[in-house]
Amino acid sequence: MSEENDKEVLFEVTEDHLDTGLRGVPVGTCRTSFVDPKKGVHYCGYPVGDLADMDPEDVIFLLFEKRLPNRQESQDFRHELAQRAARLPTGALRVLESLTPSSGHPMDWLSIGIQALGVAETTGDIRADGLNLISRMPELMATIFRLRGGRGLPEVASEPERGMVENFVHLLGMDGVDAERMTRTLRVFLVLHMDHGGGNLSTFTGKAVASGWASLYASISSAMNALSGPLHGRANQSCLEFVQRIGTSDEAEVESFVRKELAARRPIYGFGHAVLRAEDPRAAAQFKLGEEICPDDENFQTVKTLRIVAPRVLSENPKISNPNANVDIASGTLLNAVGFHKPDYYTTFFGWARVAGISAQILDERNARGGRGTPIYRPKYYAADPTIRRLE
Ligand code: NMX
Ligand code: MLT
Repeated sequence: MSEENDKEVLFEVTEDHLDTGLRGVPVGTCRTSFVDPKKGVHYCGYPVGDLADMDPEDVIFLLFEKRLPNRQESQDFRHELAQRAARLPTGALRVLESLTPSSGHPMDWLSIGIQALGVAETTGDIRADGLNLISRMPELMATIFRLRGGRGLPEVASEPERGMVENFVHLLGMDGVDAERMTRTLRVFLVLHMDHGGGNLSTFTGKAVASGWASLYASISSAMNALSGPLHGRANQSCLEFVQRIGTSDEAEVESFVRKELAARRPIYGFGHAVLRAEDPRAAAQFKLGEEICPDDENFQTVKTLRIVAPRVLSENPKISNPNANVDIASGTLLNAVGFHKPDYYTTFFGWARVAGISAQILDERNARGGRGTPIYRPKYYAADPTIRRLE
């Protein structure tokens, strides 16, 4: 083997790897985050649990710049986001008004809203488009809530200088909620969900679409569609729905429920993972937050029991690589406890968070190879019937 071909063999692909959803097959490098199977995700080297209480804006800066900002940079970055938000083109989201409020899933609205923002303004500069989109997410999210809201949430003027989450909560104008508790929960939620390595389905989809030089908006909208599936982001909705169906924290009853779900061949949402092989630290961080904001909440009691019972039951099936809790186990319970009572909105919060990580990763891929960008994605497929044709 010549010296230049003498490269480390990272992974040997055999026929057993075909048709497994690329599980474990190395594809590239990721600068924003890395997922350790036991210790969970690290953003630019920081374990995510250590970042949970930070300003979401600072964590976005980290994902883009690969270092945390100093105080001045933090202020400047928040100001930059606020200015970008304030320049949202008038009427950009009006297309959402033409949708029937009760129709479609909120994730469809999110995807349409992102495309609409791109229609209103795409600069072609990935950094600028990414930061514009991130800065305008609070208004898009609030618009979806308001238009679908039924009970008629008021139209409130955006005040982006408040901060992203603070502005979103302000824009909701919801009566009877504890805005401080809601803000605290959403800030932690956003930080924990921003990024999860390069290969998760939504990020991979967004980067694949972007590799063909589609716009940032088209790429992120595609990513949101990928996130909308119940095995991926929508597991947070499904998880609270079944926690509410369980309706008890009695261990024996919870166990019987889990067994019945498995017998009916339904997934136990909030458990299992393609990469993690221990309980997700993002789950642990949310249980900690739950003890702070809603320790006596009934659903919280149920998920605490599930956290113990489900891994025990799932471990009985040797096919399941990771029986432990994932990021979705408690997030719906917390969102419900602070005033978001409709589970079908929960994945939009996941999407809002992930817009940051995916945009940063798309930017990194566009800057790769000295600015030429990562080549267009094109993995190989073998002919299903080798007598017809062996190779593509
Ligand atoms: N409940 C029931 N069956 C499961 C579960 C679970 N929680 N986890 C894995 N399995 C099954 C899985 O469906 C597969 O069955 P089959 O061979 O018939 O296809 C088998 O066990 C082996 O799967 P794994 O290799 O352990 O996991 P895989 O990487 O294929 O899938 C998930 C990972 C996350 C899709 C899977 O664990 C799952 O469906 N979990 C429940 C849904 C969920 O919580 N998803 C959220 C993941 C995180 N996120 O937000 O994206
Ligand atoms: C996650 O946040 O857990 C995901 O996006 C799923 C994954 O990493 O495969």
